[in-house]
Amino acid sequence: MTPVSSRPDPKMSLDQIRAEIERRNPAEPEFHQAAREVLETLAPVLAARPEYADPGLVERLIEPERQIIFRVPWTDDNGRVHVNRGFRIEFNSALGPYKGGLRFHPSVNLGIIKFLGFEQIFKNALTGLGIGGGKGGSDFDPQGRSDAEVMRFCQSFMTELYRHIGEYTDIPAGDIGVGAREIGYLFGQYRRITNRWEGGVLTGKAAGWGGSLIRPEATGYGNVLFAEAMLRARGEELAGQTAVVSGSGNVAIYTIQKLTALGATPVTCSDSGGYVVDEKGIDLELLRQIKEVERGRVSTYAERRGGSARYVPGGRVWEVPADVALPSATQNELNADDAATLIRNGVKAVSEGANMPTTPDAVDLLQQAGVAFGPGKAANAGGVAVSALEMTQNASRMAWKADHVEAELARIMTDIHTTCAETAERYGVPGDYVAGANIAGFERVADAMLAQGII
Ligand code: NDP
Ligand code: 2IT
Repeated sequence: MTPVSSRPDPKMSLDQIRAEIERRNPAEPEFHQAAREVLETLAPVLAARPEYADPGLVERLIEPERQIIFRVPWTDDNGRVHVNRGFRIEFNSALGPYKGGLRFHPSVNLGIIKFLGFEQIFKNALTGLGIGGGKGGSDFDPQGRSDAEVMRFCQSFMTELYRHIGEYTDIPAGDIGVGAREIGYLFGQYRRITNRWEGGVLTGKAAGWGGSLIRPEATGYGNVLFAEAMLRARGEELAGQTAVVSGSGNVAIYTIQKLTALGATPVTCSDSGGYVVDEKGIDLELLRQIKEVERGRVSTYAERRGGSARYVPGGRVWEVPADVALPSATQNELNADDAATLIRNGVKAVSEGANMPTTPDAVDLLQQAGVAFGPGKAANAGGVAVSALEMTQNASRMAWKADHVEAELARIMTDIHTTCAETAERYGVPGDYVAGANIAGFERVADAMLAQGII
């Protein structure tokens, strides 16, 4: 007699898992959104590869291996004590040590760090570089704080975090509100507490003491290369196209730089106060002076630039007509109305520099309209990829030349594009980079998890 399979129907099982995620992780809408988006695309791979349909596999994948939450007390310049909350979510280490950024922003909470950590698992798998997924941060707001206050905060944050990280365990880096200044203070405190010069414990270090050249540029450059690869797959070129970019931080700045270098014209940038449109193309030196040197706002850009630029307070950058859109600020910043506007204005490609900037209904609209859509976990993987190259340099005590790192970055982005496109094709959804990225990332992590047993 043929035994009755105990394996539940994969679709049923995914629906049940989705319900369980919402029940067990209440009040974490961003995590639900990120998990739902991945689960919705996994049905074909679970059906095609029965070994993956083992319910325990997906259930283990959506449960972080470890969740760390801690108190971060610090004293401001006036002697007042503040108490922030610190997080590190060590999500999955099947492919390598936990790897992912730290975000300092007042909106940070457990659900946001979990969504970012979950995305990071698949993104890091796509790089092919042997890094697991994690993310951390705090609801600390660095805006308007002195260097001394930021230093004291970073020292307090690391005074707890240090016991959980290490070059073979968990390697944080930057994200929103965490750049070279914060990485420096965090590294200094780690070194002081542990009495170890352990370069590979943090990435995004300055180039003079263990950082990799091209790491600051890598996320923005990589996203532009991904957008170019999507356009080329449709017989189009990036050169000559007009681009809208949101944000004005690390990712946006180097996105603008690479767009210009490749012959496209980036006409916008933004912050949480509004956006700037500059019909002559964004003047990168002026933007960098205001953002990186003065730590100012984009409204100042329009004041100083003169005639070609206009500041639109509270406006949405997506109303500016363009061929290519590169959201580079934060999650859920491009909604269905914005997608409809972009489509009406003839957008050809949307490539996510930020993590999950496009809402699910906006992604659906763009894909239905035939717009090439590059999901963040593929398109913005250049940053973490060069972080992994920084770890390689630290481990070998070598410092690579900029052109070597940039060539590696270009190769990795091309590989990720090819992997996503081929995987989508293989599972019957050609051109769907969302499904391609999720399935390809999942296959790599799932294979490692299966091989390593039930842990
Ligand atoms: P930065 O802190 O350098 O810049 C963030 C930018 O986004 C600022 O212009 C900021 O404006 C804007 N922004 C942040 N939060 C909000 C918000 N809630 N509403 C509106 N605007 C907002 O961060 P990064 O450039 O490093 O990060 C940008 C995005 O890219 C994030 O989604 C991050 O997760 C993602 N990313 C970053 C990588 C990296 O290597 N740094 C790698 C891969 C992805 P304001 O100053 O007004 O807050
Ligand atoms: O979202 C991301 O990939 C990052 N913030 C970069 C992570 C890293 O470890 O470089």
